Amino acid sequence: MRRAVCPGSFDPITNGHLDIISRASRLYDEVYVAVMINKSKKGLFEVEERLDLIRQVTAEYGNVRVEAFHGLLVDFCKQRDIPAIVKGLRAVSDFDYELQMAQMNNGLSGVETLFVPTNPTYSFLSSSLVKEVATWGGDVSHLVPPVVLEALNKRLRRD
Ligand code: COD
Repeated sequence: MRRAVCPGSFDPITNGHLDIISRASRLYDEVYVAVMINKSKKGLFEVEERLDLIRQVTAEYGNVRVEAFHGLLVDFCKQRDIPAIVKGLRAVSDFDYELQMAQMNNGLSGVETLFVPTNPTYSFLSSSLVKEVATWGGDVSHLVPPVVLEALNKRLRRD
């Protein structure tokens, strides 16, 4: 079985993340979405809330599993026999750090990283920008799935 992982913070999942996950789900038999827990970074959404939102919006793909993990991504991969990490690349600015992580992960365990170019519609999109725009009342309805929009509005108390 060909397996891959799409890792991230997903605070919250956006249409940019979803585009990469859906494309990975067409290339691999089984795709793990790994919500990597960073205890030093307080998110807008709790990890359980992020998992729940991701599960709702990826349910239609059928071959996507969603899990949280605290530790190194390479250990997540090793424990599940996953040989490939799939990442989206938005712009040249993403490349330096992504290359460093890819090389470090490969050096640590031999896991490969495959980069998928972002859909141009989402090349500017990040969870941080979505949160910032939504916090100030901007319209993000075209940038996140409807359940995420609802959750954002609830969290920011504007529904
Ligand atoms: N278009 C395309 N792809 C996108 C878009 C978009 N608009 N937005 C996000 N993505 C993709 C990118 O591939 C991005 O890397 C990924 O989604 C996740 O994005 P975020 O913002 O949710 O998550 P990050 O960038 O905070 O995630 C960083 C990780 C959690 C993946 C990284 O820190 C990690 O692997 N941590 C685990 C600990 C570890 O192993 N550290 C050593 C690393 S060498």
